[in-house]
Amino acid sequence: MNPQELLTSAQIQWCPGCGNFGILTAIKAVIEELHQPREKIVIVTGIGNHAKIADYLNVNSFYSIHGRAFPAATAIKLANPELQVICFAGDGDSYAEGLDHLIFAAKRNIDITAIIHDNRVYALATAQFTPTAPLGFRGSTTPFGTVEHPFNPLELMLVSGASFIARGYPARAGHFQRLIREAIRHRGFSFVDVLQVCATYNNLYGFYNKNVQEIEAGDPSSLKEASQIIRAWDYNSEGPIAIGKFYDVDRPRFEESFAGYRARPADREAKLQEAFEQLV
Ligand SMILES: Cc1ncc(C[n+]2csc(CCOP(=O)(O)OP(=O)(O)O)c2C)c(N)n1
Ligand SMILES: [Mg+2]
Repeated sequence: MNPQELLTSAQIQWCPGCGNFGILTAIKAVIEELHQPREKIVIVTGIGNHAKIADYLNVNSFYSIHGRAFPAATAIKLANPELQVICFAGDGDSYAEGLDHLIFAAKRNIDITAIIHDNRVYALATAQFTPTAPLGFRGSTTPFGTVEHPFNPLELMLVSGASFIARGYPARAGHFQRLIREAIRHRGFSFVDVLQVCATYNNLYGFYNKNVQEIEAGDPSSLKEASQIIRAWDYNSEGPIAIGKFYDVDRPRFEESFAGYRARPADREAKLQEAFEQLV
């Protein structure tokens, strides 16, 4: 696709220094490389600063409700499995209000990509803490700091059944672009937790620049290895923060297993039996 075709006339509203710029740059490059007709690509967003990415890319897009990018994306993929469906969601969006939907998308292994703008704050709503906000985070609802630990979304995705798990840092642009490319090419539910810095409410550039390290899983199909890399950082402490691909396996995809339900009544049972056999 010609890069000019991807531009829109919308004026970018993100703050200077926002990590969302790096995500936009990477996705533009990857969409160009896909060589897919534009009408084959659908972007689905939650609600938040991250969601504005839909305004800045000239492809089909759907703004869902806060926390509901994944059910909307699931419906789109089931209605037309030929589409390349890419979700951009926030951490407040998908780790709090819409957490159940994220878990079920991973469990089903539907072939969509989840790119989570994990700035560890509700940015559009002006600085409430989210499930990944560091302990002691000071924001509009916690002026003296949070008194709860963050959770680790990658660990949650690993036990929920995601078949591709990665963490990226847009300031490492080349590395980040490669992760986004791999996630989109992966067939099945791919999940990328993005250390997307909110320069206004939670500026972690210094912390990440000091601690981030490119670490790949030697065997991306090893649950044990993925779990070790993922558990090495608790979203709180100082110390190495791994970025890279940690898990990548091939398992049956929901839109294929589900296809029997859409078959003619005479073929339905046989098709579903085939799907069950693939799944056991
Ligand atoms: C159903 C619903 N609940 C709450 C809101 C209010 N709201 C809008 S954006 C937002 C926070 C977004 O935070 P996040 O998902 O982390 O995105 P960011 O702005 O940080 O990119 C909230 C709570 C809403 N619009 N709709
Ligand atoms: Mg956020």
